[in-house]
Amino acid sequence: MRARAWLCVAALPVVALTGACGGGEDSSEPASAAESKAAEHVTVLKITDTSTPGNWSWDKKRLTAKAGKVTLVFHNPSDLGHNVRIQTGEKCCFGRDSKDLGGTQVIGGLSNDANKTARATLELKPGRYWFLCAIPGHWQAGQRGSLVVN
Ligand SMILES: [Cu+2]
Repeated sequence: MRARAWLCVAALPVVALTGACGGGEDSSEPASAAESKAAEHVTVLKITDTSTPGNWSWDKKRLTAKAGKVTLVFHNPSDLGHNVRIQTGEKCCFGRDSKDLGGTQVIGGLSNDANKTARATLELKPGRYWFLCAIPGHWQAGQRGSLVVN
């Protein structure tokens, strides 16, 4: 027990100092050495399209992330193309003060069946954001949600 703890400190000094070596921090995070060594925190947000005819939706309405790198993993098994974009602004979406900060390309649909998952990594500061499908009509129909970065 004691030897193992010592080894842990020796192998991963940065991680040990932040308290993650004992595995008691966030149990939802994978604790592999490669990922723990990264100085910057990366939040992975998974969003899946759950649309049915006449009802366009995602499996998430609210997301939270830690400030820093935020990776969107968007899965779209539907017959229609969609994307996930991150916007700023008082209200969702495309308001006067809205700004597109990035996101995935359009994926899915019948035309490109092989490409059903897209990823995008953004650098986000603490604040409130929106995630939405930027295709006209889609975010109005329900493909949108709020993202809080702490
Ligand atoms: Cu869409």
